[in-house]
Order: sequence, then C-alpha cells, then structure tokens
Amino acid sequence: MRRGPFRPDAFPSALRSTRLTSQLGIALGVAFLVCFLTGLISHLVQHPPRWFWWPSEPAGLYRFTQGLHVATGLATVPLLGAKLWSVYPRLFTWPPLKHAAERLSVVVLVAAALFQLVSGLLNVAHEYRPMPFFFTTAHYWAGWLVIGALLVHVGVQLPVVREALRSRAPRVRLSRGHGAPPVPDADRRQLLLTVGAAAGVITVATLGQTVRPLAAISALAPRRPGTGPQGLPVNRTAAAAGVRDAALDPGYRLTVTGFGRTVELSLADLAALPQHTTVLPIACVEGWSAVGTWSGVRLRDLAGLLGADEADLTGGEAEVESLQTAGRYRTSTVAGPHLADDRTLIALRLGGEPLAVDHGYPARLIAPNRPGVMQTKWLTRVTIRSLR
Ligand SMILES: Nc1nc2c(c(=O)[nH]1)N[C@H]1C(S)=C(S)[C@@H](COP(=O)(O)O)O[C@H]1N2
Ligand SMILES: [Mo]
Repeated sequence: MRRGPFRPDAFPSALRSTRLTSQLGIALGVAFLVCFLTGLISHLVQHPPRWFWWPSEPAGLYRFTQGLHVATGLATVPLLGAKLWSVYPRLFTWPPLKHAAERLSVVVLVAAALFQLVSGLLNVAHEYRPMPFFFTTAHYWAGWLVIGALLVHVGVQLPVVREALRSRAPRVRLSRGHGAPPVPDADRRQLLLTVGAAAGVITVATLGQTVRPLAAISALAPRRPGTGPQGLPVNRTAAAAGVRDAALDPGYRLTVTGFGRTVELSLADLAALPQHTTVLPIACVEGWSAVGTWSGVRLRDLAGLLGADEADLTGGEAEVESLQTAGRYRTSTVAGPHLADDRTLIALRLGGEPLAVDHGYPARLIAPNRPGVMQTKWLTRVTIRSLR
C-alpha cells in the first residue's frame, strides 16, 4: 500500500527536525509580520480612513517603510523555500486522511504566502500580464489572509516550537525513517547559514534600487537611481499616459481653485511666483526610490493666492489632477500636514532644468513622506478645500 512518498523512508534527509522547522518558522513569522505592518502603512497612506494621520516628517519615512517591505518580502523567498522543504514530508504521513483538517489549514497559509511572494515579485518586475486581477487590492487582502492563517498556525504549533527549542536533545525527526541518529547541531547551523546567506544576497542585489552606493551590484533591481531622464527613473512615460501633446501645448494653464476663487496660471505666471528648492525622494511602492532636487512653487503659496490662512492649510486638503484622462494615478489628495509643509512643491524644475516631459512637465507635485503613486505628474488642476 505505502508507495512513493508514502514509503516509510521516502525522505531520508536527517537535517529535518522540529528544531530546524521551529527556527525557520520564527524567522519567517517575523519577516511576514514586518511585511504585513509596512504593507498596512502603505495601504493606509494611500487610502486613509478618517482616524488615520500620516505626517510629512520625517521626509524619508515612507521611503524607509516601503523599502523595508519589498526587501523583507524578497528575503523571505529562500526562507519560505527552506521552511516548506523542512515540513513537506508531513503531507505524506500515514494514514493519509487522519491529518486532513490540520493539513488543510496549513494549505491556506502556504497558498496565501506563495501568492504574496509571487504577486509582489511580479509587481517589482513590472510584469502584470500573469495577474488577471488588480494587484494592489489582491495583495492587500491576501496579506490579511496570511496574517490570519499565521496566527492560527502559531497558536497550534506554539507548544511544539517551545518543546523543540527548549530540549536540545534528542530531537524529534519529521521524516519517518526509524532509528536515525540525531543530527549534529553543526549541520543544522550550516543549513540555516546558507538560507540566511541566500536571503542576504537577494537583499543586497535589490537594495541598490533605493540605496545608491549599492546600485552597481544590484543585479536584481529593475529600477535604479541614476538611470532615466535627468538621472531619475520613470515609472510611466508621458506617451504611455497619453498626455504628451497636452503637456507640451504652449497654451498650458494650471487651474487653481478653492475658497470661492479660481485662478489660471500659465507657465510664465508660475515662474513669476516665489521659487523654492527642495531635495526629496520619489519612493515607489515597487521598492525603488531616487532623490531629486526639485524647484517650483510652494503648494501653500498657491493656497495663499486663494486667500487660505494657516488653519485652512493644516486642517484642509488639496486635490491635484493630471492632464491624464484615465488611469488610476491621475489624481491624488494632499492631506493637511503635507499641504502646510514648506517642502511641498508644484515642481517646475528638476536638477535646475525644466522637468523632462516623462517626469511631469509642465508641473508636478512633489511632497515629503508620500508614496510615488501620489506624486502626481502633468498637473492641470489643483483644488484646495478647508475641512474645518
Ligand atoms: N499623472 C500621473 N502621475 C504619476 C503616475 C501616473 O501614472 N500618472 N505614476 C506615479 C508613480 S507610480 C510614480 S512611482 C511616480 C514616478 O515619478 P517619475 O516617473 O518622475 O520618477 O510618478 C507618479 N505620478
Ligand atoms: Mo510608483
């Protein structure tokens, strides 16, 4: 009856042990928690509920949390691989039906975790064709599935983990070879080191998309600082967004409206307003980020043209709209802290030159501590309102 993987000695590796599985499991649990929390932050910043408040300071905070999200997710690949390797013989424990319920609950966890890694990797690689769903929504809800299934799994396995980590010997073997000698600790440590090294290599090979000194060795980073027009990567080009002609039209006007007033500003009008320069990163949800030196008009100065006062700014918001007629990122909302912040600009220049059309010419938003998707390019209208 017991054939193939169901044979008693089908999985001969003596390295598998509850101790190994426990150690990998703890590392994986911590990594998933980091991914979940940083992912939750990114979601809340982009879809803020009423109670949520996100500051404009420190300017690079989102860059850090999102860089951590992507780096941790990538480093999880070898960890999850090793963890699954260490336990998959349990799928074939005998008799097959006895542990069906337990296995099914683990299947949910494994499936959701694999979905997160694969969809996240595809997003980082800008490869949306294999995903017939909207990535962001699916990735968000699957994140809750992973964390929920993980809590159940930890609850069930905690006693086993405790036992495995407390008693140093003899170790329980997961494969069902009989009378196998205990595994030397050195071998297990070697395996853990290898897994750790693999995670490290992946991290270093992708961190260059956000840490500039590492860019040269970033074999896996799809976007790198220093590449693209004006030394900055481009996420969506003007041609791809269908705004090239409108953006280059000499008749361009920026409409600024709110507090019962509307002003229309040509590029010359904008250039005649007080100009300011800030050094701020574009921090894309996909993990890459790059710093630019932006110059232009403070958003708060435009609000001032409409007669807004300080309290209108901190307790208000601005909606910025792109020349784009379709697409998810054609508008964004600038919350109070960012609206009032001196560094938030309607940028006209990058690195001292007029913006390249792919970076949002004639005018784009740039604000501290915001995801790249909310740094709207090719602005046509700014609406400012007080929420008091
Ligand atoms: N109108 C508009 N603005 C946009 C986008 C877009 O698709 N349309 N993409 C955003 C995304 S996802 C990022 S990461 C940044 C990238 O800015 P960059 O191309 O100048 O580097 O622009 C943002 N601004
Ligand atoms: Mo982005």
